[in-house]
Amino acid sequence: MLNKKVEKALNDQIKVEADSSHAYLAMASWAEINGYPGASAFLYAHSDEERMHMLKLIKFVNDRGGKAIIPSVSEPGKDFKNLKNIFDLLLSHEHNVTAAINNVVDVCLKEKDYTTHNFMQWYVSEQIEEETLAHHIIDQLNLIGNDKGALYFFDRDVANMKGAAPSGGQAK
Ligand code: OFO
Repeated sequence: MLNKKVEKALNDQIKVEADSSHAYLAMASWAEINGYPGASAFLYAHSDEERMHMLKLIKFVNDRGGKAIIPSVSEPGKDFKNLKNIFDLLLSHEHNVTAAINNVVDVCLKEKDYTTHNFMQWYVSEQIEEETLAHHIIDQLNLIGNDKGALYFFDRDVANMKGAAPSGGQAK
């Protein structure tokens, strides 16, 4: 049986992943109607990955004899200024997610639940990849500035970055 404190921490993380998926869905939709099909594809894929992260947690909790709680999701942002604003928000969101994951790991250690601790290492690695990718994208957007031509090529290329991005697909 899952330790109750660990179960609570995992259920809290399920909501964090659900909120992440929703937040990126809102960004994808904004990009779609504002002329950035590449960024939109990237963000839709990222939203799907976050949903897979949530599902992976749900299955783990239930498989270990706990009860996964399917959460209501928080309303995501909807007014974005530009792509740079979106990726800044994405990185800041990922920093919060990393802190939340570290908290789950901390609870596992305190409760001496080494099985869940081991399971959570996948999320720890995933966060490193996601933060690195977001930093890389923001660096590119900083270089581009207001150059519309460069932004066009960025949008075209970012669509393919999802392959190199977070390996959420492997959670499927
Ligand atoms: Fe779930 O990987 Fe980032 O948020």
